[in-house]
Parts: sequence; structure tokens; C-alpha cells
Amino acid sequence: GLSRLDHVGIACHDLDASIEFYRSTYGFEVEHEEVNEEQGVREAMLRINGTDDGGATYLQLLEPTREDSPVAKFLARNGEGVHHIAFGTGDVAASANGIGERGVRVLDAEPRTGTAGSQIVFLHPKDCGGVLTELVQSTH
Ligand code: CMX
Ligand code: CO
Repeated sequence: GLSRLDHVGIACHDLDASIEFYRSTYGFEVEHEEVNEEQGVREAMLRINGTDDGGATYLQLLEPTREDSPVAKFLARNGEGVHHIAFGTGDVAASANGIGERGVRVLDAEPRTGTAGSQIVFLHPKDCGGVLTELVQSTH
């Protein structure tokens, strides 16, 4: 089942400026940074706290790498702000199947690669009370 809040995804225009805001305002540090071309993002993970399943909770800062990406489209419509939430699971395919059987549209037929080799799927925001929702299975 779902065992933690893995991260909150935040859309921003300028990743370096956003990282600096979270560092200077709250003292949060970047644990991991990468480009995910499939998702069309340059991203940074800021670790906030550990969780009792041995995982952690992060902020995921997201800058678009191309104009036709989900984050670019979101920024054009809404400006900067909270883009999605992500729950951690030990088995993303099983979690997605179970949630799909309850009538929620699963946007990815097969899990895709997320941060640091994790496996991810997205659920349609229109079936989740307006909240774009991601399920994440970490590699560890
Ligand atoms: N949160 C809530 N609602 C959202 C949304 C979001 N992030 N993005 C779009 N919507 C809503 C729009 O407001 C719109 O609603 P209305 O019809 O009421 O106006 C509707 O969904 C359709 O919006 P759209 O701009 O036409 O967007 P698309 O349907 O083309 O795409 C979505 C929406 C969710 C299917 C697409 O963004 C998607 O597939 N996202 C998953 C992948 C992703 O977001 N990757 C980046 C993050 C990667 C990571 O976390 O690692
Ligand atoms: Co995410």
C-alpha cells in the first residue's frame, strides 16, 4: 500500500532561483539534481524528513526543459506553484492497478522512470479532486 508522502512537486521558471529560495528561507539542501527528458523537466529533490517505512519526504522543484511538456503547460496556465503530490509505495504497479480498479484513470499503462531510477505513474487530476497525483516506488 501507500506508505508515505514521498514528495510535493512545485513548478518553477528558474530552478536555481527556486533552490536558493528554499535554501536561504528554510535551510533545505539539494540531495539530488537531474534532467528527465521523458518528463521534460530539470529537477531538484530537497529532503525534508525521514519516514517510518525507511524512506523520506522531499520537495521536488521542477523547471521545464521544453515548451510542450506538462510543467511548461502548467506554468503557462497557472504560473509558479504546487503542481502535484506523490505517495510512496513498495509496489507501484500493484498500487496503480488497485487504484485503477476504483475508477481513477492511470495515465501511464506501464511505470516510467522517475527521480534517481525510481518507478512512477500518474493519476488523472480530474479523478483525484483536482490534484495531479503520482505514485513512486524507490529503488532502495
Ligand atoms: N494539477 C491539477 N489540475 C491540472 C494539472 C495539475 N498539475 N494539469 C492540468 N490540470 C487540469 C487543467 O486545469 C485542465 O482543467 P480544466 O479542463 O478544468 O481547465 C485539465 O487538467 C486539462 O489541462 P491541460 O492543460 O489541457 O493539460 P493536459 O490534459 O494536456 O495534461 C495531465 C494534464 C495531468 C494529463 C498532464 O500534465 C500529465 O500527463 N502529467 C503527468 C506527467 C507530469 O506531470 N510530469 C512532470 C512531473 C515529473 C515528476 O514528477 O517526476
Ligand atoms: Co514528482
